[in-house]
Amino acid sequence: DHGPGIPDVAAALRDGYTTAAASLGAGLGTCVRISSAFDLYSVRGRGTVVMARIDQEPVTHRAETGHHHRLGGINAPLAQAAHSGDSFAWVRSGPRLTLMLADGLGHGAKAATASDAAVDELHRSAHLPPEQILRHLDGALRTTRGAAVAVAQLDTDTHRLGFAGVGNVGARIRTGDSWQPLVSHPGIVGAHFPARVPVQHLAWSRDSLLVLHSDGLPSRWTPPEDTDLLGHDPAVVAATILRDAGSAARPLRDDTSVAVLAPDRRAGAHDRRT
Ligand SMILES: [Mn+2]
Repeated sequence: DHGPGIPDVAAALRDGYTTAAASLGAGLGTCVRISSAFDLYSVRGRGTVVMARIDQEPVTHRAETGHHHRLGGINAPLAQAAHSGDSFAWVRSGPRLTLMLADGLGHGAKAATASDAAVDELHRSAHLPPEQILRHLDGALRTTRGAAVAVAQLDTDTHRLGFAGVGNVGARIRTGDSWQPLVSHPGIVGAHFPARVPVQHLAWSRDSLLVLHSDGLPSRWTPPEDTDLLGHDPAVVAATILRDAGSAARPLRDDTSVAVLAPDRRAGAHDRRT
Protein backbone atom coordinates (compact mmCIF):
# COMPACT_ATOMS: atom_id res chain seq x y z
CA ASP A 1 0.00 0.00 0.00
CA HIS A 2 0.84 3.69 -0.20
CA GLY A 3 -0.11 4.14 3.46
CA PRO A 4 1.78 5.74 6.36
CA GLY A 5 3.82 2.63 7.19
CA ILE A 6 3.77 0.64 10.43
CA PRO A 7 5.57 2.50 13.25
CA ASP A 8 6.44 -0.63 15.28
CA VAL A 9 6.57 -3.73 13.08
CA ALA A 10 7.62 -6.08 15.90
CA ALA A 11 4.60 -5.03 17.98
CA ALA A 12 2.21 -5.28 15.02
CA LEU A 13 3.32 -8.85 14.33
CA ARG A 14 2.53 -9.98 17.90
CA ASP A 15 -0.65 -11.97 18.51
CA GLY A 16 -3.25 -9.83 20.25
CA TYR A 17 -1.91 -6.50 19.02
CA THR A 18 -4.61 -4.21 17.59
CA THR A 19 -5.13 -0.56 16.73
CA ALA A 20 -8.93 -0.97 16.72
CA ALA A 21 -11.37 -0.89 19.64
CA ALA A 22 -12.73 -4.31 18.63
CA SER A 23 -10.50 -6.82 16.85
CA LEU A 24 -11.50 -9.80 14.67
CA GLY A 25 -8.38 -11.66 15.76
CA ALA A 26 -7.33 -11.95 12.14
CA GLY A 27 -4.40 -9.58 12.15
CA LEU A 28 -0.75 -9.95 11.22
CA GLY A 29 -0.05 -12.26 14.18
CA THR A 30 -2.56 -14.73 12.73
CA CYS A 31 -1.09 -14.35 9.23
CA VAL A 32 2.41 -15.15 10.52
CA ARG A 33 1.14 -18.26 12.33
CA ILE A 34 -0.77 -19.80 9.42
CA SER A 35 1.75 -18.99 6.65
CA SER A 36 4.50 -21.29 5.49
CA ALA A 37 6.47 -18.15 4.60
CA PHE A 38 5.82 -14.59 5.71
CA ASP A 39 7.63 -11.33 5.06
CA LEU A 40 6.84 -7.70 5.78
CA TYR A 41 8.57 -4.52 4.58
CA SER A 42 7.35 -1.21 5.94
CA VAL A 43 8.80 2.28 5.65
CA ARG A 44 7.30 5.30 7.45
CA GLY A 45 5.71 7.62 4.91
CA ARG A 46 6.14 5.15 2.01
CA GLY A 47 3.84 2.27 2.89
CA THR A 48 3.83 -1.43 3.63
CA VAL A 49 4.30 -4.59 1.55
CA VAL A 50 3.31 -7.93 3.10
CA MET A 51 3.78 -11.41 1.67
CA ALA A 52 2.17 -14.57 3.02
CA ARG A 53 2.88 -17.81 1.18
CA ILE A 54 0.72 -20.82 2.03
CA ASP A 55 1.70 -24.47 1.45
CA GLN A 56 4.12 -23.80 -1.36
CA GLU A 57 7.33 -25.66 -2.08
CA PRO A 58 10.41 -23.95 -0.63
CA VAL A 59 11.76 -21.42 -3.12
CA THR A 60 15.37 -21.59 -2.01
CA HIS A 61 17.57 -23.41 -4.47
CA ARG A 62 20.83 -24.81 -3.22
CA ALA A 63 23.54 -24.98 -5.84
CA GLU A 64 26.31 -27.59 -5.88
CA THR A 65 28.71 -24.87 -4.71
CA GLY A 66 26.55 -24.14 -1.65
CA HIS A 67 25.47 -20.83 -3.16
CA HIS A 68 21.80 -20.23 -2.41
CA HIS A 69 19.38 -18.21 -4.49
CA ARG A 70 15.85 -17.00 -3.98
CA LEU A 71 13.27 -16.28 -6.64
CA GLY A 72 9.86 -14.68 -6.52
CA GLY A 73 7.59 -12.19 -8.15
CA ILE A 74 4.18 -10.63 -8.53
CA ASN A 75 1.64 -10.93 -11.35
CA ALA A 76 -1.09 -8.26 -11.36
CA PRO A 77 -3.85 -8.66 -13.99
CA LEU A 78 -5.25 -5.53 -15.64
CA ALA A 79 -8.37 -4.27 -13.80
CA GLN A 80 -8.10 -7.23 -11.38
CA ALA A 81 -9.30 -9.57 -14.17
CA ALA A 82 -9.41 -13.35 -13.64
CA HIS A 83 -6.56 -13.94 -16.10
CA SER A 84 -3.20 -12.28 -16.45
CA GLY A 85 -1.64 -12.53 -19.90
CA ASP A 86 1.76 -12.51 -18.16
CA SER A 87 3.48 -15.52 -16.62
CA PHE A 88 6.81 -16.12 -14.97
CA ALA A 89 8.51 -19.29 -13.79
CA TRP A 90 11.87 -20.64 -12.75
CA VAL A 91 13.34 -24.07 -13.37
CA ARG A 92 16.51 -25.69 -12.09
CA SER A 93 18.44 -28.08 -14.35
CA GLY A 94 21.89 -29.13 -13.09
CA PRO A 95 23.88 -25.93 -12.54
CA ARG A 96 21.45 -23.93 -14.74
CA LEU A 97 18.90 -21.87 -12.83
CA THR A 98 16.56 -20.25 -15.36
CA LEU A 99 14.07 -17.46 -14.70
CA MET A 100 11.61 -16.68 -17.50
CA LEU A 101 8.99 -14.00 -17.86
CA ALA A 102 6.46 -14.07 -20.73
CA ASP A 103 3.93 -11.40 -21.75
CA GLY A 104 1.26 -12.89 -24.02
CA LEU A 105 0.14 -10.47 -26.75
CA GLY A 106 -2.76 -8.29 -25.61
CA HIS A 107 -4.49 -9.41 -22.41
CA GLY A 108 -7.20 -11.80 -21.21
CA ALA A 109 -7.57 -15.57 -21.63
CA LYS A 110 -5.83 -15.89 -25.03
CA ALA A 111 -2.82 -13.92 -23.80
CA ALA A 112 -2.73 -16.24 -20.77
CA THR A 113 -2.80 -19.30 -23.09
CA ALA A 114 0.35 -18.01 -24.82
CA SER A 115 2.29 -17.23 -21.64
CA ASP A 116 1.19 -20.51 -19.99
CA ALA A 117 2.51 -22.40 -23.04
CA ALA A 118 5.83 -20.62 -22.49
CA VAL A 119 5.97 -21.88 -18.88
CA ASP A 120 5.18 -25.46 -20.00
CA GLU A 121 7.93 -25.37 -22.64
CA LEU A 122 10.43 -23.87 -20.18
CA HIS A 123 10.04 -27.01 -18.04
CA ARG A 124 11.03 -29.12 -21.06
CA SER A 125 13.91 -26.87 -22.20
CA ALA A 126 15.59 -25.76 -18.97
CA HIS A 127 18.70 -27.87 -19.69
CA LEU A 128 19.46 -25.64 -22.73
CA PRO A 129 21.17 -22.22 -22.93
CA PRO A 130 18.94 -19.08 -23.15
CA GLU A 131 18.92 -18.58 -26.94
CA GLN A 132 17.95 -22.22 -27.50
CA ILE A 133 15.24 -22.03 -24.84
CA LEU A 134 13.78 -19.06 -26.73
CA ARG A 135 13.91 -21.04 -30.00
CA HIS A 136 12.02 -23.93 -28.38
CA LEU A 137 9.50 -21.45 -26.96
CA ASP A 138 9.00 -20.05 -30.47
CA GLY A 139 8.03 -23.52 -31.71
CA ALA A 140 5.73 -24.16 -28.75
CA LEU A 141 3.95 -20.80 -29.13
CA ARG A 142 3.24 -21.09 -32.90
CA THR A 143 -0.39 -22.12 -32.21
CA THR A 144 -0.89 -19.15 -29.85
CA ARG A 145 -0.95 -15.37 -30.24
CA GLY A 146 2.71 -15.27 -29.30
CA ALA A 147 4.47 -13.48 -26.50
CA ALA A 148 7.33 -11.21 -25.54
CA VAL A 149 9.74 -13.33 -23.48
CA ALA A 150 12.80 -12.69 -21.35
CA VAL A 151 15.05 -15.56 -20.26
CA ALA A 152 17.79 -15.16 -17.64
CA GLN A 153 19.95 -18.13 -16.80
CA LEU A 154 22.42 -18.30 -13.93
CA ASP A 155 25.16 -20.89 -14.05
CA THR A 156 25.55 -21.61 -10.34
CA ASP A 157 28.98 -23.23 -10.94
CA THR A 158 30.61 -20.34 -12.80
CA HIS A 159 28.43 -17.52 -11.34
CA ARG A 160 27.81 -16.17 -14.84
CA LEU A 161 24.39 -14.93 -15.92
CA GLY A 162 23.16 -15.12 -19.50
CA PHE A 163 20.25 -12.93 -20.61
CA ALA A 164 18.24 -12.97 -23.82
CA GLY A 165 14.90 -11.35 -24.59
CA VAL A 166 12.60 -11.15 -27.59
CA GLY A 167 9.89 -8.48 -27.75
CA ASN A 168 8.91 -5.77 -25.32
CA VAL A 169 10.06 -7.10 -21.96
CA GLY A 170 12.26 -5.25 -19.50
CA ALA A 171 15.18 -6.35 -17.39
CA ARG A 172 17.66 -4.71 -15.07
CA ILE A 173 20.53 -6.09 -13.08
CA ARG A 174 22.16 -4.67 -9.98
CA THR A 175 25.88 -5.19 -9.62
CA GLY A 176 27.67 -3.39 -6.83
CA ASP A 177 25.72 -0.19 -6.26
CA SER A 178 24.58 0.44 -9.82
CA TRP A 179 21.74 -0.80 -12.01
CA GLN A 180 22.17 -1.71 -15.65
CA PRO A 181 19.38 -2.28 -18.18
CA LEU A 182 19.43 -5.52 -20.20
CA VAL A 183 18.19 -5.08 -23.75
CA SER A 184 15.68 -7.32 -25.52
CA HIS A 185 15.66 -7.95 -29.28
CA PRO A 186 12.66 -6.89 -31.46
CA GLY A 187 10.28 -9.70 -32.40
CA ILE A 188 7.46 -11.91 -31.12
CA VAL A 189 8.11 -15.41 -29.78
CA GLY A 190 5.70 -17.73 -31.67
CA ALA A 191 5.08 -15.28 -34.53
CA HIS A 192 8.06 -13.17 -35.67
CA PHE A 193 11.18 -14.77 -34.30
CA PRO A 194 14.46 -12.96 -35.08
CA ALA A 195 17.15 -14.72 -37.14
CA ARG A 196 19.63 -14.26 -34.33
CA VAL A 197 19.06 -13.59 -30.63
CA PRO A 198 21.93 -11.79 -28.91
CA VAL A 199 22.78 -13.10 -25.44
CA GLN A 200 24.30 -10.81 -22.83
CA HIS A 201 26.71 -12.46 -20.40
CA LEU A 202 27.34 -10.89 -17.01
CA ALA A 203 29.17 -11.69 -13.80
CA TRP A 204 26.92 -12.58 -10.86
CA SER A 205 27.94 -11.82 -7.29
CA ARG A 206 26.49 -11.96 -3.79
CA ASP A 207 25.17 -8.41 -4.05
CA SER A 208 23.61 -8.89 -7.48
CA LEU A 209 19.87 -8.68 -8.06
CA LEU A 210 17.98 -9.32 -11.29
CA VAL A 211 14.58 -7.89 -12.17
CA LEU A 212 12.51 -9.04 -15.16
CA HIS A 213 9.26 -7.21 -15.91
CA SER A 214 6.51 -6.93 -18.48
CA ASP A 215 5.71 -3.63 -20.22
CA GLY A 216 2.81 -3.04 -17.82
CA LEU A 217 5.45 -1.56 -15.50
CA PRO A 218 5.99 2.11 -16.45
CA SER A 219 9.30 2.24 -18.33
CA ARG A 220 10.68 4.98 -16.10
CA TRP A 221 10.39 2.89 -12.91
CA THR A 222 13.08 3.53 -10.35
CA PRO A 223 15.14 0.57 -9.13
CA PRO A 224 15.09 0.25 -5.33
CA GLU A 225 18.07 1.74 -3.52
CA ASP A 226 17.14 0.66 0.01
CA THR A 227 19.61 -2.13 0.82
CA ASP A 228 17.29 -3.27 3.62
CA LEU A 229 14.63 -4.02 0.98
CA LEU A 230 17.08 -6.03 -1.13
CA GLY A 231 17.45 -8.53 1.74
CA HIS A 232 13.71 -9.24 1.77
CA ASP A 233 11.91 -12.06 -0.04
CA PRO A 234 12.16 -11.52 -3.84
CA ALA A 235 8.34 -11.44 -4.02
CA VAL A 236 8.40 -8.47 -1.60
CA VAL A 237 11.09 -6.75 -3.68
CA ALA A 238 8.97 -7.30 -6.82
CA ALA A 239 5.79 -6.02 -5.17
CA THR A 240 7.60 -2.94 -3.84
CA ILE A 241 8.92 -2.14 -7.33
CA LEU A 242 5.35 -2.46 -8.68
CA ARG A 243 3.94 -0.34 -5.83
CA ASP A 244 6.53 2.42 -6.23
CA ALA A 245 6.09 2.57 -10.03
CA GLY A 246 2.43 3.56 -9.71
CA SER A 247 -0.12 5.18 -7.48
CA ALA A 248 -3.85 5.07 -6.82
CA ALA A 249 -4.18 7.96 -9.29
CA ARG A 250 -2.29 6.03 -12.00
CA PRO A 251 -3.86 2.55 -12.28
CA LEU A 252 -2.23 -0.20 -14.35
CA ARG A 253 -2.83 0.01 -18.10
CA ASP A 254 -1.86 -3.60 -18.85
CA ASP A 255 -1.23 -6.89 -17.09
CA THR A 256 1.92 -6.29 -15.06
CA SER A 257 4.41 -8.81 -13.75
CA VAL A 258 7.75 -8.39 -11.99
CA ALA A 259 10.07 -11.32 -11.20
CA VAL A 260 13.24 -11.17 -9.11
CA LEU A 261 16.30 -13.40 -8.73
CA ALA A 262 18.58 -12.71 -5.77
CA PRO A 263 21.26 -14.41 -3.74
CA ASP A 264 19.96 -15.57 -0.38
CA ARG A 265 21.09 -12.84 2.01
CA ARG A 266 19.48 -14.32 5.11
CA ALA A 267 21.88 -14.92 7.99
CA GLY A 268 23.25 -18.45 7.83
CA ALA A 269 21.69 -19.04 4.42
CA HIS A 270 24.97 -20.15 2.93
CA ASP A 271 25.39 -22.94 5.47
CA ARG A 272 21.83 -24.23 5.64
CA ARG A 273 20.91 -27.38 3.76
CA THR A 274 17.56 -27.17 1.99
MN1 LIG B 1 2.01 -6.25 -21.95
